[in-house]
Amino acid sequence: MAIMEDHLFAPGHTACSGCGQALAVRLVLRAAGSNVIIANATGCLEIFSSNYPYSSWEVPWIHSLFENTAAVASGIEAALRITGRLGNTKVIAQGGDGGTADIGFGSLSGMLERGHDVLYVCYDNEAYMNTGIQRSGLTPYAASTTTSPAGKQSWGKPQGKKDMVGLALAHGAPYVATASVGYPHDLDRKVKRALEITGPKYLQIHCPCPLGWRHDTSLTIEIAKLAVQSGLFPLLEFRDGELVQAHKISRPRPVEEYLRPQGRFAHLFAGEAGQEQIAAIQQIAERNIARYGLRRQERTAAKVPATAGEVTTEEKAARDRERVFTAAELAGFDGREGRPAYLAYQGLVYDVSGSSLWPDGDHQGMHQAGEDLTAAMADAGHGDEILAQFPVVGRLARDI
Ligand SMILES: Cc1ncc(C[n+]2csc(CCOP(=O)(O)OP(=O)(O)O)c2C)c(N)n1
Ligand code: SF4
Repeated sequence: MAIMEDHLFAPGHTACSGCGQALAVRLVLRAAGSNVIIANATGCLEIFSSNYPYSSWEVPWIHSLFENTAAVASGIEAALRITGRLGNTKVIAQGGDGGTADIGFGSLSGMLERGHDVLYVCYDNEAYMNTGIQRSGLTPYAASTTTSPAGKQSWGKPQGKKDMVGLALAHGAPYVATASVGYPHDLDRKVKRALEITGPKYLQIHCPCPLGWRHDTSLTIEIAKLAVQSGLFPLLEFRDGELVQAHKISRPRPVEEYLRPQGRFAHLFAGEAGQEQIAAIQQIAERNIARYGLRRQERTAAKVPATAGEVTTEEKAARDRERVFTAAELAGFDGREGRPAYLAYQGLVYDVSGSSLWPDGDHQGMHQAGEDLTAAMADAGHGDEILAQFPVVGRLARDI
């Protein structure tokens, strides 16, 4: 797909087949561009990308300790600032979930609190993978790892994921977001947006790890999507502490669909007793859905009793779906200045107003709302898949 064309992160590294983190870092670099300096914590990413004498990094990159990645990046930022080169050159600090939420948390906290102009990226594969799958503060409830093994006495990790988003927000960071390799366009947009903002930024990317999660290597993207669609890993975006975007879910998928393909949760399906644990995980998803308002409101409003001659809201909604838009009319629904965002695809008009993919009407400056995207999306390979999530509000008038 077009989004993967650039190779600032070169192939030839030694990540496992299907590694979500390797995919995520390519997307981050492609979005960031070449004018970046990266400080990288110890972990899988550092190991598989820099086997001496080889390196996958086509940008300046330094390997730091687990503990001090954010401090190293803070120093780089300060040097660029003092020499007048900050702004043009961006600074990124990055690490795994262990390096971020546990061992490097002190230096991350310092970086956020001092207000350095750095984007911190956490590649969240939910355990210390490089050293053999030990549980971290971001390992989810009931996952079996080598230090939270499921067995007769245990259902896996007894605690849930640490709220790193909440912790970053508590530092007053102007940009805090989550992303997933299952949603590359959303990820791309968030990296670009973060780098436009001055000050400390925190981005946590959900990255399935076939080795540690024990799923088939071909399922990485599917599993990443299920985490989002079940509500277990919400895609969020905060500006100055306010939630400005949350990826909406029309019909949340049961958490079971996400858990079942993963060996780290296999013990939950071994007998009746596991059902209680699955129900507890479903509760976590429900809490996320309620807390962040993830459920997409169905367009058909509650039925209002009609008196003779009156039109019910359901009838009106059905009529709206029959509406025929001319190209000029469609152009008015461009998603700007509070207007709804509609777009046409293969003759149907979709309402994408609630989408995090079309903020302010622009989808990464490529697919704009208010337009017929049939031709533009012909090569994208994702038209149906993306648009099927949105309500149809009418049809596009045929050219006469
Ligand atoms: C202070 C310190 N403790 C432990 C290690 C050993 N170690 C190296 S990589 C690693 C795991 C990294 O886990 P994470 O940060 O989650 O990244 P991942 O490998 O999962 O991408 C550990 C524990 C170390 N290098 N330094
Ligand atoms: S262990 Fe997991 S994170 Fe590490 S390279 Fe393999 S798939 Fe990627």
